[in-house]
Amino acid sequence: MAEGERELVRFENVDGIGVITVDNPPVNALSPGVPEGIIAAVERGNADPAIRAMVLIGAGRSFIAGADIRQFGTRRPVVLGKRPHDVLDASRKPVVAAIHGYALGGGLEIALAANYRIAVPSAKVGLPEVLIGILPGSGGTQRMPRLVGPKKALELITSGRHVPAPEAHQLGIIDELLPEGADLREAALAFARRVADVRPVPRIRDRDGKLAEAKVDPGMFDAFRKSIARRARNQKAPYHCIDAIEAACTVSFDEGVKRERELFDELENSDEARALRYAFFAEREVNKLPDIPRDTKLRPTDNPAVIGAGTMGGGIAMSFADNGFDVKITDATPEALERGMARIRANYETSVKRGSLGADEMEKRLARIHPVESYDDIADCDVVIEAAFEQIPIKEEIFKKLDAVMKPGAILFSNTSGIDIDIMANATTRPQDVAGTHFFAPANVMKLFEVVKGSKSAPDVLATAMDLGRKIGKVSGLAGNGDGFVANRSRAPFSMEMIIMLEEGALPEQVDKVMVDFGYPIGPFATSDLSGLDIGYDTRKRRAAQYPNYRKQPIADRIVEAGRLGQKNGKGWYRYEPGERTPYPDPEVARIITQTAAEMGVEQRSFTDDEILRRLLFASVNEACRILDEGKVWRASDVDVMWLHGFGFPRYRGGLMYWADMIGVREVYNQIAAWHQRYGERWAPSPLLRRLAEAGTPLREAKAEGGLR
Ligand code: T1G
Repeated sequence: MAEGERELVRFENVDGIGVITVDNPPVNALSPGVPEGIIAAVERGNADPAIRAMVLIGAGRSFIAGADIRQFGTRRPVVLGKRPHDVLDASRKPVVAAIHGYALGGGLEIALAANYRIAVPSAKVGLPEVLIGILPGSGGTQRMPRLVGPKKALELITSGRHVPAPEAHQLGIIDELLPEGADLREAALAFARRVADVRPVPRIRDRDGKLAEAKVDPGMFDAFRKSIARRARNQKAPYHCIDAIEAACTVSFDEGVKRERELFDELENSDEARALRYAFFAEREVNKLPDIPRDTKLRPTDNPAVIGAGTMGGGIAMSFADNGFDVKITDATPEALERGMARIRANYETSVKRGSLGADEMEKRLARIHPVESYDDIADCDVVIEAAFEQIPIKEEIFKKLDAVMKPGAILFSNTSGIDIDIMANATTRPQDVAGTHFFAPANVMKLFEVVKGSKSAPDVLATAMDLGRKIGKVSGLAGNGDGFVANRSRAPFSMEMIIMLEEGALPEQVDKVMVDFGYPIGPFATSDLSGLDIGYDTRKRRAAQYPNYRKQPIADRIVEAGRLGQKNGKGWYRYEPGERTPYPDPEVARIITQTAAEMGVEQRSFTDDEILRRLLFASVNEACRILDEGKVWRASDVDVMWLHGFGFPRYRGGLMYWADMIGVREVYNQIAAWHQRYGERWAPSPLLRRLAEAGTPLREAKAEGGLR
């Protein structure tokens, strides 16, 4: 080994037990050299008469987190002959996989090919390959059904979920669950000594008993295919996973492994797998703030408070409680606070009724939310999130009061969805401690946590905000200050364009169908009905007063003026049966659209689905380029992460900018330039878009030259 080069896989003889340690920080991925090291170590242990049994363990914070995803889609050396799970399968001496941190993907597959598995309670195991558009390609689809039965294997492999060690132990994936605080290495050595002489060594591949489930219920595979149809729409990987598991139940183990490999090879370079790998790494990039050191000391955030117990404030408090925080919440009046607490309880009860939350867990979370009546009760809090009405005077008054009460160093965040953060900051004597933390409705569900940089926000405050978002289960993205910040600002042209297409002859149900077929969970008009049309109406009135050349939306206004507020009163862009949420097209809406368009004198036309899709998304691509050009977001891939987690953009299409690249930056630019000629100023191409098109630079690689401003 060259001087200073680290040994990726170490072997040491500890009183006759061969300890094989994988050491490839940060997550012990199976990067080149690691599989080879494991193979050599297992063969060495088998060849050495002094070795009675072996332990396979990870150095650092984890077992093995799986194949090195960065290697996929590259021209990596084809693995000839042996792979770790083959050599483990052939081992004559018992191998004990000792798991802490994560055993995921190829890492868990290696553990399954070992003879025994032990784990500490905090460990998590899983086969998450489907989440990056592939399937377990190292025997996982053949061993897991033999271990837990095909039915459970279908759920685990098509969901890709992480299974906490206690549950994995109950399922039989883990043979021994260690007590809290146990020393994993010592426990593994003791376990290996206990089983050293067991012959034949137990191998999962030899256990066919649980596969009998599929003989009793051969229809389980087609039934499962039907059950995932909605969430697996337009995707291949989930169905390939089912095919591989079905093969485990119908052909020999070795045949099944071969079938698994064929199915894997069909997926590795699929559009879906490439897009999902892009999304995976984009979600890691978004945490990196180029102008703030990664080791910046964070401020404490252990005891948060929320100002405002309305829909958003309540959802924010739930986000904290859901992630183990005790959180205080207050509102302007005891009645408002009481209403807020009742709404929080009702939200949790809905989850309990749906079966997604246990009743005792609900009580635990409710107990973490502490209503308080006075600002004095939150004076010692480390962080406060203001979620009051979107009116500047109200926010200014709240921040003045917070400034007077909160301890020095406390961080003051606003959940505003678009008001200039500096207005709140300048209402205090500590503008450096103020930033935006914009949640997306419903705040306890949507993952996007948009951190907004005020002109005076201190670097450690921004770093703490980004970290806090992750701590409450969100995906944090940093935005510069400005109207609509990044996510909503990039979405605004989409919302404008969908209304304008109604003026030209499209119908809500046609637009929604296009977007649902594209992969959105529900269409944009149905989504508006969900959040309520009166909110948009008020915003349009405010904008029209603020910006003289603001383009009015008469159709949208007429719908609201006709008393159609959305699901909340049974009619909006669609009509709804009492107590139902299913949107039904309403001739009354079509009449309002046609009549208003006629009064506006707009020439009517028909639309292809592709034109509807491009009119909506290209409008946002253009705005995203403007945002990047102004330095209000670091990367185009950050915009993609915001669209995935703020607007439900289909993940298997990578994100807004990634999807546009699949069409090509030049074609996107040419189409926008053509619409600029046809429709006027709102389609003026962003200068950055033009520069990218001229240079042939992919949109997803665009960055804010000169940093975040
Ligand atoms: N390959 C390459 N890099 C990886 C990686 C991986 N599998 N996992 C993490 N990283 C990088 C990540 O990009 C980041 O880099 C750093 O490690 C810390 O990650 C044959 C084919 C394990 C739960 O899908 O889910 O096995 O930004 O910030 O929050 O059947 O990483 O610091 O430069 O996410 O503590 C299956 C993917 C692969 C697991 C840890 N395995 N990883 O989360 O840290 S396919 C996975 C994760 C496979 C086999 C198939 C998470 C984590 P940087 P992080 P974390």
